[in-house]
Amino acid sequence: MGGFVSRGFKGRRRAADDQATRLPPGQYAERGFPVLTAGPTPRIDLADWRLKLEGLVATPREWTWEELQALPGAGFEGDIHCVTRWSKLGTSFAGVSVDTLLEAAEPLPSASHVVAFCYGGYTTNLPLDDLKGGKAWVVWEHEGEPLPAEHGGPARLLVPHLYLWKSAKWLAGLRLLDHDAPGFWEGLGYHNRGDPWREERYWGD
Ligand SMILES: Nc1nc2c(c(=O)[nH]1)N[C@H]1C(S)=C(S)[C@@H](COP(=O)(O)O)O[C@H]1N2
Ligand SMILES: [Mo]
Repeated sequence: MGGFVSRGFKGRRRAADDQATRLPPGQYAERGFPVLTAGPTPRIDLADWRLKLEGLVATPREWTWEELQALPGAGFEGDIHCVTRWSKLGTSFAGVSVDTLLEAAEPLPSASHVVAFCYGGYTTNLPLDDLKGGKAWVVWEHEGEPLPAEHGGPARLLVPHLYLWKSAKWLAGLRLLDHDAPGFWEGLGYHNRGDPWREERYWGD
């Protein structure tokens, strides 16, 4: 009995230490998966769904749902962080690496920034480098299940090293630009980049 209690206590301590190092400043661990959307959840028929890669690319691309599923798959296992201060530790998503999409479209040397655009009109901006090198995915599964519509299904962008407003839900495409162009929340005072480890929450942080 004593041994069991002590083992449980140490286990909780280890979990707390692990949380302390995994939580960016000002964040708490949330067990659930809150929904944060500005506006209604768009419903998109998979037969009409397309994902576009356009702008400063050698080969503009457009994938149907079936074509996207046929690309080499890739997944993410780790932590996500919302600017409203919840983090979800140890979650998983599956889909395709943005690198795979970029390779198919061949960004021009002048491409430096990206606007992610969505069914429903939401946009968010990122430096192209934040979408390259195994740091970003287009995902349609969460913890082994189809991504629920309220979390961005059919498919969303996932950029887990930045605050979650950069992970555009109901993704319709990526537009490559030679300049930065603030998106929906960035234009309303959110930080332009949104690194949770630097607490880049709002304009001026
Ligand atoms: N298309 C679209 N994507 C979006 C949003 C939105 O309103 N529309 N909200 C963003 C914000 S502010 C957050 S915090 C996350 C929330 O994702 P979740 O609802 O899956 O938790 O989605 C981001 N992606
Ligand atoms: Mo958000």
